[in-house]
Amino acid sequence: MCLPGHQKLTLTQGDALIVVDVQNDFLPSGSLAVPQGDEVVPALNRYLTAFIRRGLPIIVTRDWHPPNHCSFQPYGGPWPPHCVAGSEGAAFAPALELPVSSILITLKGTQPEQDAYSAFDGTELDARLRAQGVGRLFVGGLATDYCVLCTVKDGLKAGYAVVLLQDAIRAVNVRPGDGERAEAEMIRQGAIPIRLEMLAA
Ligand code: VGL
Ligand code: ZN
Repeated sequence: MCLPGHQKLTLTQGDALIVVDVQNDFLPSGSLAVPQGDEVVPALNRYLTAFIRRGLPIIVTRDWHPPNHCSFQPYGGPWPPHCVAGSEGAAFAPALELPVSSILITLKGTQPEQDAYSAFDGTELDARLRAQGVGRLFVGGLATDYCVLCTVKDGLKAGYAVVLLQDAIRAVNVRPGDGERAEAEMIRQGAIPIRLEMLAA
């Protein structure tokens, strides 16, 4: 599906916002810095405002690893240690304006021997969304080519309509172009890309 440029997208009952892993370690000064990762914060704050104003559910996820997690380089993984449970690096970006009513999903990668990029992987997210009558997910956050990609793909697989917040995602880009390829893949699988100006007031 493709939205004509002039057509606005209206938020309605059944929509939910998913804010993926906007944590200190993924910001430019963090241990697994996502280039321009901080730029998602002001963009997400504006989406948050739109969802809060309509009383729609907001889900926030956190990468939350034990200190000896298998994805960390000292333990044979691909990444520098990051988002260790309870650490400053695992805390939300301070400038992110989360409402107290946010639904917190903090179960990603909590087992030493297992990684999980998708917010659906090993969590109660699907059940909680269904219980609230959610049918359409608006997904933004970090990083485009890992947790956003896997969350969007799993959301589509689980039968949700998925809207990709193109101005509120940034990529790690381990290989140049990873972020662009991830965006193309999400759109190919059915995600609808939007930018803030495409939301109806
Ligand atoms: C992520 C790499 C490692 C992410 C998490 O949140 O996208 N990326 N752990
Ligand atoms: Zn991680």
